[in-house]
Amino acid sequence: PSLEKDFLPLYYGWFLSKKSSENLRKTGQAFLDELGSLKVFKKESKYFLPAEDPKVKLDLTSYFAKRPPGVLHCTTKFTDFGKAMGADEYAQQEVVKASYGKAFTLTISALFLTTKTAGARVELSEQELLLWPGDVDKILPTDNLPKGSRAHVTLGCASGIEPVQTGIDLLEFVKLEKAGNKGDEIEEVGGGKLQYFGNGMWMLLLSKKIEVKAIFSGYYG
Ligand code: ACK
Repeated sequence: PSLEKDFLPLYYGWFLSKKSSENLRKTGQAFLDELGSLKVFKKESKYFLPAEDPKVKLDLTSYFAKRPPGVLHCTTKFTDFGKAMGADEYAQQEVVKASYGKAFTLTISALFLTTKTAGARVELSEQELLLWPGDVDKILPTDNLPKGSRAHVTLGCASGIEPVQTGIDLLEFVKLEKAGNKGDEIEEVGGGKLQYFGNGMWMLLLSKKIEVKAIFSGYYG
């Protein structure tokens, strides 16, 4: 036993390489540009516009102005420097310690957007799922969704919205999917099939999944 006590990070996750971050940001930007220019989106843009002034021009890039600084990441466990529920249990797992500083390839299967957040959906491999906490794939305590449902990369947040919202928004999509709602298949666009779930919830299923390089590590702020 050592004299030092482990000091836990703000959160654990996979941190994309600089190049993968830049590429994913670009892909996200292209998605915003294309979606914003589509007739079907414009017809439904009221969800993104102020009720008192619904005629203003919507620019999705400035709408999602809060973008993560530095390289993009996929959070596994928010440990809040050890104060979060289950933080120590997570940090003490052998697989977490053994994977710390190791390289992984994450698969991005979709891009999504709501009135609050824009993000990329991450499809985790069996090996990556070993690093996924058991308690984060639910909004309500009664939710029972597949492990890893929440896995995402936050690309942007609307004004006044915190990044934690992106994972919650993705869980809403997964809950709708689970309830049998496949979303209206709107059309084939540049990158894949565009689905609309109502209430300003859009998802682009990528016809060609994106692989990104990432290091599993902790963020101390
Ligand atoms: O975009 P994210 O996944 O959402 O990455 C950031 C990161 O931790 C630093 O804020 C995520 N985060 C913040 N609070 C929580 C929370 N309570 N549960 C899960 N993830 C969180 C946030």
